[in-house]
Amino acid sequence: MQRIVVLTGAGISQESGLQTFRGEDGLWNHERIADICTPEGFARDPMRVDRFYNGLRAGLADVQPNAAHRALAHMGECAATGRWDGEILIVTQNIDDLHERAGSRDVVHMHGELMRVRCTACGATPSWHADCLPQTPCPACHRPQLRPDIVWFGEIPYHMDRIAAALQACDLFVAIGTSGVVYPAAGFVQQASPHADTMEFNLQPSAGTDLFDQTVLGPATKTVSRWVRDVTGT
Ligand code: BJW
Repeated sequence: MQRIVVLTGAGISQESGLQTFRGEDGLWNHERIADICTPEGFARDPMRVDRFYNGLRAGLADVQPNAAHRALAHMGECAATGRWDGEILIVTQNIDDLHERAGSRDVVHMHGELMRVRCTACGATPSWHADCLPQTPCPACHRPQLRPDIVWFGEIPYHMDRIAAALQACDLFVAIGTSGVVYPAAGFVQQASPHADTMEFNLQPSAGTDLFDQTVLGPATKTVSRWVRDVTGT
């Protein structure tokens, strides 16, 4: 039985038409990180931050999962049905829902989800498909204290205990479409490498490329699909 942990980043959704963060036409070329992606930025100007995420949420309706998302979902399906003697856990830094729409179950969203909001008064995290504004009441406690359910800089990513246990138990760690500059995700390869094989898939070597046993360069739709076929034999 092969146990695989796959970490995905913005690059896996790029061929679906979503912008990455740090590429030439990346999201951060147009917005200052400190204004949008920190709790302090939200405290200063919640309307600006809400509008930014409302735009991203609305944009999700126009994009579809691509062959790389579908290949990983196929791998999960092969594991679930016994066609492949393995296990795959997808840990994503992405806030989009393309893994789920491709058919993957139990995706770990370590940086939160665009399709949820969080009430800072009662802690509810309802799923959310419409716009959210500073005056929008929480559906659970009715207080207007909703924020995007997204992990900003300086906040602790979600599900860290589960991720650490999976990294500890895996035989293969795979990073797909991530620049390797944002921690703690950038450090996962070092957590896995003492006992597991490690591979990265990217258009270009990531910041941590030397830490991986193998780097596969090319668009994820091609490279990941080929790898899944090789591993599962289907
Ligand atoms: C393709 C492709 C194709 C393109 N095919 N590939 C100094 C040193 C070390 C750490 C720190 C430090 N100062 C502060 C920190 C910590 C900080 C951090 O890491 N900062 C660095 C920037 C220095 N981290 C944090 O604050 C985190 N929290 C934390 O550390 O808490 C402490 C703690 C942790 C654990 C336990 C206990 C305590 C929180 C980080 C939150 C990140 N949030 C964001 C925003 C959310 C969404 C949003 O607002 O829209 O998450 S930032 C942004 O970066 C987003 C992403 O998930 C994340 C990673 O980006 P990603 O996915 O790698 O995208 P890109 O654009 O960078 O790269 C895309 C890649 O794809 C490229 O390589 C392309 O080549 C490739 N690609 N097309 C294949 N078709």
